[in-house]
This record gives sequence, C-alpha cells and structure tokens, in this order.
Amino acid sequence: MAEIRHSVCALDCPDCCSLLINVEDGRGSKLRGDPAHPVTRGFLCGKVAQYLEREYSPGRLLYPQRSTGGKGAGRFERICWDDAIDIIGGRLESIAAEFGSEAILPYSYGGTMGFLNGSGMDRRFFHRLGASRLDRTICSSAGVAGLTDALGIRYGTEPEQFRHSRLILAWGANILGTNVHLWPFIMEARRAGAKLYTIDPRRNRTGAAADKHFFINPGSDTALALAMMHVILGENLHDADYVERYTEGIEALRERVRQWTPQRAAPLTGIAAGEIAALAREYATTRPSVIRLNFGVQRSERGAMAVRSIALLPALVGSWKSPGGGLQLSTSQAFQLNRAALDRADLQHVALGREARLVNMSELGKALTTLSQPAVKALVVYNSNPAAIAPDQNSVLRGLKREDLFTVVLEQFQNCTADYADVLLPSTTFLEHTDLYFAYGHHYLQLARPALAAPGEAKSNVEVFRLLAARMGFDDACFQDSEDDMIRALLDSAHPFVRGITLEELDREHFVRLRLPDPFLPFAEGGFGTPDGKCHFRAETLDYTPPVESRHGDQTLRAQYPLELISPKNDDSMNSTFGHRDAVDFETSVLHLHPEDAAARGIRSSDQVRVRNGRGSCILFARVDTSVPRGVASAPAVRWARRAPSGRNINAVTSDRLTDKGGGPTFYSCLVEVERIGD
Ligand SMILES: Nc1nc2c(c(=O)[nH]1)N[C@H]1C(S)=C(S)[C@@H](COP(=O)(O)OP(=O)(O)OC[C@H]3O[C@@H](n4cnc5c(=O)[nH]c(N)nc54)[C@H](O)[C@@H]3O)O[C@H]1N2
Ligand SMILES: Nc1nc2c(c(=O)[nH]1)N[C@H]1C(S)=C(S)[C@@H](COP(=O)(O)OP(=O)(O)OC[C@H]3O[C@@H](n4cnc5c(=O)[nH]c(N)nc54)[C@H](O)[C@@H]3O)O[C@H]1N2
Ligand code: SF4
Ligand SMILES: [Mo]
Repeated sequence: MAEIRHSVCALDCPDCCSLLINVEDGRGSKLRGDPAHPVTRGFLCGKVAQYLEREYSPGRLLYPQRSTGGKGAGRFERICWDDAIDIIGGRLESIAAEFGSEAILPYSYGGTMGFLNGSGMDRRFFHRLGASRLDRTICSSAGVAGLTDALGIRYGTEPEQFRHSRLILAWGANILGTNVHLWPFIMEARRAGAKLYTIDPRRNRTGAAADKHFFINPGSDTALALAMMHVILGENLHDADYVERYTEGIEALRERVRQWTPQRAAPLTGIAAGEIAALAREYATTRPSVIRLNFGVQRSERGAMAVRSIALLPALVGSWKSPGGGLQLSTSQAFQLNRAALDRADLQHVALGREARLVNMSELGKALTTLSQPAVKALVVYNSNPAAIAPDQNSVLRGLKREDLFTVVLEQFQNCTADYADVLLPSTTFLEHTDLYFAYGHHYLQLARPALAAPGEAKSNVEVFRLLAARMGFDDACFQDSEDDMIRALLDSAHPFVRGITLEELDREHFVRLRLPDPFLPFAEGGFGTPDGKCHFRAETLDYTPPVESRHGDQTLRAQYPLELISPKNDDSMNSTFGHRDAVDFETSVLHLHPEDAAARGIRSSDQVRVRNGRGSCILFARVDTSVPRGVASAPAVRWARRAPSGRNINAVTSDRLTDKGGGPTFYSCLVEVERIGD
C-alpha cells in the first residue's frame, strides 16, 4: 500500500505547488498536485510531473569528490565527508589569512526557493566568515526596482482573483509556459466573456492561445505604456475619482505623455498606432482589467523603467479598486517574515567590523577575471549553475578555468559548473529535506518535511554549512540551530500578514494562507508604499530610450549584428535544472527565425547555424517559423553548455551590461548575426 506524503515544489516558479507523493517501501512512485491547495488545484506542470525521473536518475551525485586535475575536465575521485569538509575549511582559512576573507565569494540563486536551503545556514556561514556578499540580481532585480518605484511596495493581484477579470493583459508573461497554475483562473474568466491579450516579441504558447497577440519590439515596452497613457489621458478615460484620491502628479503626467502619441510609439514598438490606441481604450474602459506582467520585460537595458511605466497603468484606470483588477508581477513581498533572524547579516560585523563588499552576480565573469583588492580566490557555488546561466559565458568560463581559483560546488548533478569544481559535494533534493516556502505567484506559506530518504551520502545545504561552520570553529549559537529552530525564527514576526502562524499549524495544514483580507485588495484605497500612501507618477523621470543593443540603438553595432536575440524560458524545463534530459537538450538547441530572415541567409529549418557577436558564438539548429517577427530571433534557454558543441550555449552571446536600475542582467538586449554552417 502506498503511503501519501506531502511536499512542495521548490523550483524557481511563481506557482510554488503543493505536492502529494505516493511512497511504497520507501520509494516514491507517483507525484501529483495537491487537489486541496487553492492554486495548485490537483495538477502539476509537465516537467515536475516527471520529477521522479530526476530524483532517481543515475546522474545523481551520491558522494563527495575531489578533482583529479584539469579545470573543467570534470574528472573526480571519491572522498569521505570528513576529508571534504577538512579540505574546504583548510583552503578557506588559508585564503582568508593570505588575501582577506572577502576573497571568498558565495554564488547561489534559484535552485531551491526554500528559505532554509536557499538563504538560511549558508548566509549565516558566509556572513560570519566575512566573505564577499553576492548581489543576487540575475533574475528580477530590475523589475523589483521598477515596481518599487511605481508602487512603493511590491504587492500584487492574487491569482484567484483573475477569474473576475474582464480583460487580461499578459505582458511579457508566458503563462502557459512558466506560470501554468494561473491558467485555469484565466479560462474561468474567459468562459464568462473575458478577453486575453498577449504583448511579447514572440508568439509563445500563451500568445497562440490568446484572443489577440501584439508583437512588440524587444525592449520597447515603455514606449507602449507611455502611448497608452497618452490615449487614456487625452480621451479622459482615466478613473478621475481614484486618481484624485490616491495618486500624485497627474497634471505633470498629462504634460509628459502629451508628446507620446501612438504615432510616435508605433515605429519604436512595431505596433501600429491604431492598434495602440484601441488597446489603450479597451484597457481603460473594460472593468476590471488586470495585467499579468512577468519578468521577461525587465531583462532589457531599461527594464526597470519598463516595469515602472507599466505598473503605473492600473492606478491611472483605477483597476486596483475591484477584485480581478490591478497587476501582478510578484506576490512575494506579502510574506513579511523575520528574514533578519534567518540570515543574520549582523554576523558580518563580528567578522569584519563592517559590511562586506557586494559583488554583482550578473557580472560573474568580470568578478572572476578583473576584480582586485582582493581578487576572488575561492568560489562556493550552490543552487545555481553559473557556467550555463550567467551572461557573457566566455568570460565566466575563463574565470572558472583559473588554476588559482578554489571552487566548491554543492550539486545534485554533474552539470556545467560542477565540471570546474575542486571539491564537488552531493546535495539533497527538495523531496529529501525540510524547508519552508514562500511563493511569488500566490499567498500561501508552505512547509515540507522530507518525503524520501537522501540517496548515497547526499546532504542538504543546511547540513553542509553547519558542518563547515563547526570546522571553522564558529561557536555562535545560531550554527547549532535545527531546521525547526530556523523556521521558528522566521515566523517570529509581528507583521499582521504573518502574525500567529506557527510551525505546528504549518505541520498540520501543510499550506497556510497569509493573514490577508479576502479578497486582498492592497491598493483599493491608496495604501501605496509611500509616506502619503499615494501612487506617485513622478512624470519628470518617466522616459524612453531604446536599448543600445536593439534596432533603434547603436547603428554601427546593428550593421554588424542585425538581429535582436531573445532567449526566453523553455516551456518544459526550468533554467538549466533539467539539462540532463535529452528532450530538454533538444528543445533548447533551437533558434527560431522568421522566414524572411532565414531566406536572406540561405537557412532552412533543421540547418545547423552559428549565432555570433563580438562576445562569442554558439551552435544551434534553425527553426524557421512565424513565432517571431522579422528582425527577431529567439532561442529557448538554457541548455547545458557541457552538452553543446564547443561547450557553449546561448549565453556565449549575451551581454553582462546591466539594467538601468537594480543591477540586473540584460539577457534580452542582444544583437547577433546568424549564419548557416557547412553544406
Ligand atoms: N517552463 C519554465 N518555467 C519557468 C522557468 C523556466 O525556465 N521554464 N523559469 C522560472 C524563472 S527563473 C522565472 S524568472 C520565470 C520567468 O517567467 P516569465 O517572465 O514568464 O518568462 P521569460 O521567458 O523570462 O519572459 C516572458 C516572456 O517575455 C518575453 N519577452 C522578452 N523580451 C521582451 C520584451 O522586451 N518585452 C515584452 N513585452 N516581452 C518580452 C519572452 O518572449 C517571454 O515569452 O519563470 C519561471 N518558470
Ligand atoms: N540566456 C538566458 N539566461 C538566463 C535566463 C534567460 O532567460 N536567458 N534566465 C535567468 C534567470 S531568470 C534565472 S533565475 C537564472 C537561473 O539560474 P540558476 O538559479 O542557476 O538556475 P538553474 O540553472 O536551474 O540551476 C539551479 C541548480 O541548483 C541545483 N539545486 C537545486 N536544489 C538544490 C539544493 O537544495 N542544493 C543545492 N546545492 N543545489 C540545488 C539544481 O540541481 C540546479 O543545477 O538564469 C538566468 N539565465
Ligand atoms: S515548476 Fe511550477 S508549475 Fe511546475 S510543479 Fe513546480 S511550482 Fe508547480
Ligand atoms: Mo528567474
């Protein structure tokens, strides 16, 4: 008889699903979505429905190993945990003594969204060590900056309310691909007559299922938002009462957008003036209308401005007032837990007497090859695969190849980064350890206990950093904390959204809705994160300039590299996490090209092509179709570089130029040329 256990999907996905797993004789036999969870609603995405393949894959790392030579060669020998911890501790000690502790750099991102294994014992360890701090910008920091500029506080419309919407704009949001649990709510709204429009440089799975798709030039969203404001204000379609009560600066905004006619925005965005005007009218007059903005728009050079300008639209039309209105980029800030007690940033002062230096993860290549005083001498990687996912891959790999760099990797699989490890440690999966989860696409806090035993000698990040702390002789009490102690510390928050939620309640219920009113309408009556609670348009700082790497940007560069490349998420994988799967490797080895761009280069579907620019090149298979307009190429991201020709994936061409605010990467502002290889 199968026993049914609860878990939580830890992948970097807004849905943060509640899972049920059948366990027979200690072995997981089936995974499904928990039907009781109001957003998971009993189903999983395709990639995680098959997660047990990954869990029991022969590729799982089972033992600690050390390199037997050759940076990047991926050759290792088995060692025991005591030796592994001793080697790492010894090297970190000697590097700190010789170069200062800031010569040590942690590198982690979204492998798990769990608090404890994602930002718990690891943070305490590196703070106490006095290591450099990592600025975790690789995904969303430009959007966070833009949304904060617009709203002051990053609350968003909850998914359950989308069923009440009459018009849904999926703006740089591939809902069916990356956020599939929002879809049933959208379908419910559509059955009641709502329309779904998509705004994206490519017609993705969601665009194909929408009532209307707008092809927009990459990085031009601010121009569209400003022109929509022009029409809304010019035709007095704004919600005058809401604007009067809860916003600030409408007159200056009116003045600012006067020049932003749809005619001006049309060539910049690639959307006809009449279409822009019609969209603006429909958006302003259909009530309620909601925007699902995702992080696609902010991976461009002025991504923060793009998010900010879009996020001002709901205040203009007053759509925050009713259920099914507003905007969702992320719901994460509602999880007002006691993060300071978890990550113990205060420990830096014990180590250094000050804050440690901050190193931007989106510039890893630069950090490893040019940083000085001190140079990075040790890199500890966990929950991330920078050799595959970081921009400007050639400089990242040059850095990882340095013989004088000591690299530790905590991983479940021998992926692209693991190949460069000096010491490679086997990690547990989310099915094997305890963790607490927030979500960025709903409002349920969730607890997962181990559902399966760890294979071989795999350990959780929490356990590894606890062992390392002991080896370094850190005797602060927090390094003795159990997982439950850490969760209790997080829950110790006086904020009304989380007050009174206990570990016992989480153990009993598995998922607990934040203590929010139902429906949660964060800005129905102001409540913006500003001193006066109003939404400030601050029109004088609203403006649009095209990205340098775009059709309207640097024309010298464009003459050499005429195609705008985007590398959005692959529908059936998760960044590089499923790169060991052949089907995923295949799906992420293609480049979508418009038939006219392909014909001009003598390229046909299935031809091998080289994508190149001044930073590097990679080899893909052409897929000639009309999912992209002329001038745009799209490569689903990201494949394991170690499986690709020349060991390079699409990040060999992406840039480490940073966004206007937030220090984020500009993956989707990237000019390239494409050529057919061979005959
Ligand atoms: N299946 C799957 N799901 C995932 C992931 C995955 O890899 N695969 N990754 C997870 C992660 S880490 C994240 S951050 C989220 C991201 O989720 P999303 O933000 O939905 O995903 P992206 O593919 O980054 O971007 C969304 C869309 O933006 C479009 N886009 C690109 N440039 C522009 C632009 O300039 N303007 C506009 N309007 N649109 C643009 C892309 O073509 C894409 O269709 O998804 C998570 N979920
Ligand atoms: N070209 C291009 N590049 C991109 C993007 C893009 O759209 N285009 N998207 C960017 C974005 S939005 C993001 S968020 C980043 C994502 O980049 P990453 O956060 O690096 O995501 P993954 O590639 O999925 O790698 C996560 C790794 O963590 C490991 N892992 C999972 N759980 C654990 C654990 O408990 N312990 C340990 N030690 N390891 C664990 C997994 O095995 C996996 O190898 O990529 C960025 N790179
Ligand atoms: S990846 Fe997202 S949709 Fe898939 S199971 Fe995990 S949380 Fe749910
Ligand atoms: Mo991300």
